[in-house]
Amino acid sequence: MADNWEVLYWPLAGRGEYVRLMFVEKGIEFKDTDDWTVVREQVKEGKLGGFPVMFPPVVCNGDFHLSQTPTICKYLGKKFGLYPDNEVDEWHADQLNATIHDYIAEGRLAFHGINHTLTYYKQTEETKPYIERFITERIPKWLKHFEDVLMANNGGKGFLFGDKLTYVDLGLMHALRTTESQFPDVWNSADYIPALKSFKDRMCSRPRLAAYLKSDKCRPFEGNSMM
Ligand SMILES: N[C@@H](CCC(=O)N[C@@H](CS)C(=O)NCC(=O)O)C(=O)O
Repeated sequence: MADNWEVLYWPLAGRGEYVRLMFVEKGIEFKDTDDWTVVREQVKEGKLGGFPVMFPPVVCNGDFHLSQTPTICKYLGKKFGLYPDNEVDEWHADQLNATIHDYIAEGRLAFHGINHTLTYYKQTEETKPYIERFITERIPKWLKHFEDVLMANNGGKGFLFGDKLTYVDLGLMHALRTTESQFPDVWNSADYIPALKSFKDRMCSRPRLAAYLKSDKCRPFEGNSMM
């Protein structure tokens, strides 16, 4: 049966963007279902049916539905040939994929430190110290780690694993774009991550990604929580 891909996510960059970029890089068609009401009904109210999913993003292909962003990215990476060539790289990629999503989750939590499900705008005052601590104590640790990982392959001049683009390169690219968008001053003044900055620029200038980032298909950042 022909593939019939659909991504269910809110009309924002957020976690959905990690999934969308997999299709964009490969030039594979997908339906971007980003209507608040539809996503709420299909995902959160369980109308999708089949194996239960809990939160968006969800990728669908016919009756097959899959949630959890790092799991979706690994699944699509394997399916689309964006996957390491050997077992050691495969598991290191898996490790880094999980680390990237830990970073994003920790960042989001800083903006929602009082109540995880309440909008940031109802906890702006209370979360100031959490966000400040995330900026000063945590972001440098995460970024330095990503720089070290990148430098461990080909002196940081290419991809993360071997000579091949993988799903994790796309994930790291988007996590770095998110950091730059949410914390421009932190990003611009981070002089300890030269390879990472070049990597992000290199990735964003890949032809399909560059065209997408300039297009109106590319959803905006939420602007308040690493999303
Ligand atoms: N660990 C999950 C987290 C999913 C998640 O929290 N999704 C958010 C959007 S980024 C959401 O809409 N959550 C709804 C809720 O918490 O009720 C993932 O990586 O996909």
